[in-house]
Amino acid sequence: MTVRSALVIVPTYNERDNLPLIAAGLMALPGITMLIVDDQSPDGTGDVADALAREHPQRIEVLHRAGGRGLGRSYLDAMQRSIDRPFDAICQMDADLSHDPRHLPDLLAALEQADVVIGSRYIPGGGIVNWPWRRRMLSRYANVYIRLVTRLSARDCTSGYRCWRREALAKLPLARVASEGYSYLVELLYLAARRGFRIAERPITFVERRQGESKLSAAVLLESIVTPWRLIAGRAARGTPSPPPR
Ligand SMILES: Nc1nc2c(ncn2[C@@H]2O[C@H](COP(=O)(O)OP(=O)(O)OP(=O)(O)O)[C@@H](O)[C@H]2O)c(=O)[nH]1
Ligand SMILES: [Mg+2]
Repeated sequence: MTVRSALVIVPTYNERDNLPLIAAGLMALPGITMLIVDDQSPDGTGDVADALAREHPQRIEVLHRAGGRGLGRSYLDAMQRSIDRPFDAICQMDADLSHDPRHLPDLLAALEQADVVIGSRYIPGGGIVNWPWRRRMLSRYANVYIRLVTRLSARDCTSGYRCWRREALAKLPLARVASEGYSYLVELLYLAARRGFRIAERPITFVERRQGESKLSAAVLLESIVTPWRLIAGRAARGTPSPPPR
């Protein structure tokens, strides 16, 4: 399958300065529609998003979420609404310029041989710019921990830069995903692996944000520690072996 069209979901919380830059990067690429998912950012990111959508009426859309904020919930809301739309691929990336839109064509090309492609920091050619060593260690150990507990074989299970074949994503039980924060990244990948999806990785250079603030909270970190165990416990409780590859 050649990917001709992709919907790129970009969650935002207080990213008013970054959003126009990431939008410009995405609009420079053919076949891309951008869906901004804003959680009522106090800094007015939602208004910036609406202005961008007026500027690019066919190509930028905005989902203003109400109720509880959360990265995982934002992605899942957006995915559930988009799953039946006529796009070949559904992608996800951060708004803070850590994920360079220029990697997107390479990720989309790799979808020809895969159901999901991860923009990976931890394969040859990938890397991280401007992270202090403590943050590097946290991310590295998180991946070792997740891989050990869940048996996922991807090197970068926590990357938020991903492309899915829409038809593959549609087969996942999105309504049942329980993670609220970053853990949803691990949870979705785990569900994909259990269904025998082909998971590929392509190298990206991740650049630490220059503007705005990180939203990594203690509650979200705690959820990331518990989630791998919840996932394997869920499998044990259901007593079902991994389904055969499609
Ligand atoms: N809609 C929505 N977006 C969020 C929420 N929390 C974070 N985001 C967005 O999700 C993306 C990743 O969040 P970041 O704060 O950059 O998290 P991070 O990349 O782990 O941390 P940094 O290294 O500090 O950038 C960014 O585009 C955020 O604006 C949320 O609760 N709701
Ligand atoms: Mg970030």
